[in-house]
Amino acid sequence: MSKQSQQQNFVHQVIGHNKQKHRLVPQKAQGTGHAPVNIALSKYWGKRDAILNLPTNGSVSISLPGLGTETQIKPLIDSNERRDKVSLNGEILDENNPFAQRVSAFLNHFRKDKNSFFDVITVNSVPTAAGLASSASGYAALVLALNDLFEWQLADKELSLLARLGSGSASRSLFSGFSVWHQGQQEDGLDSYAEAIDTQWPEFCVGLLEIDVKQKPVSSTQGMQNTVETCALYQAWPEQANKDMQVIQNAIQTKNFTTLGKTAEHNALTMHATMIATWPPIVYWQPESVEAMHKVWQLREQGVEVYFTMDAGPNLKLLFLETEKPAVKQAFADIKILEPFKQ
Ligand code: 2P0
Repeated sequence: MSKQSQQQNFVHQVIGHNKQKHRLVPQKAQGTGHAPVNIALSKYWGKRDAILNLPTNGSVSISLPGLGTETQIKPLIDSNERRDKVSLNGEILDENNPFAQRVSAFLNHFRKDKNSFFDVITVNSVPTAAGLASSASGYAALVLALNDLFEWQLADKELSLLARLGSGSASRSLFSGFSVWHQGQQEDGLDSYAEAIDTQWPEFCVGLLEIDVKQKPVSSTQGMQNTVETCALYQAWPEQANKDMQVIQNAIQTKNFTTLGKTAEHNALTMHATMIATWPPIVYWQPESVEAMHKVWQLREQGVEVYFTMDAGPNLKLLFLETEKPAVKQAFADIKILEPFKQ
């Protein structure tokens, strides 16, 4: 089966298109969706199935309120061009733009016929592709907008499955607070979705340390594929990542911040070790990233309990509890502090 039809089958199973043909008929003039970015505390790095976007391991994340994507979608009418109109942060993208191409490829699964195109307006409140997971909030918001346009009234599980097909980490961006993306075992991918972890932790803080917000040199999709194919260390990753995921879930439930912080930092560094040991090497870090890591370790030596995590980019995300806020602010003048359970 071709990639297109395998993905199409998956989508039809999730939205129930086979049974009800009207599932791809817009039910209103436009659909809207909003989703937050999320930061993984134990990471997704590597696919066991690149067509259905199935991960080699599960992951756990925290969503950041106030940072995310707002998307509007409507059927494109009276257009001479036989393609979608995709705009990002106020700019209409041309047809060779990789973002527009990826969005259109995803929308191919939702056309009622080959003559139906969409007008998509996307506004990100985070720098696109700067390691702040804008594809995660982007595909989650797009799926919510489609759910609104077609009035599917899908449950969170189905929304998460569809978002996952757009971008793996998007499966976790449908929720506020903590969420867990289950790796799943089935070949059809219907058991690989995220759900919310029902724990409120008002003292929990995330600090964003922007080192460099330029477009990253290697996309996550390409980077993880290269890692899976060329990195000998990667063999150890899925088992370790799944253990970390369990430990972090328990630490969330018992509010054991020390265990959460240590495990999240160790998990991120382990992921980066596999990236560095990939060929060609993937080093997202900048000298300032390493400098900031040393500063975090120094703070810990001084008794300030702060940990970091890093994604596919040079920026650090610091994890700490409210009591450490003054010390963190003092050490990092430009840090942006978010309190995921207070906004
Ligand atoms: C994560 N990252 O768990 C990890 C940590 C980056 C490093 O999920 O190919 O953009 O679209 O499924 O979701 C980034 O990967 O990749 C990511 P695709 P995605 O947050």
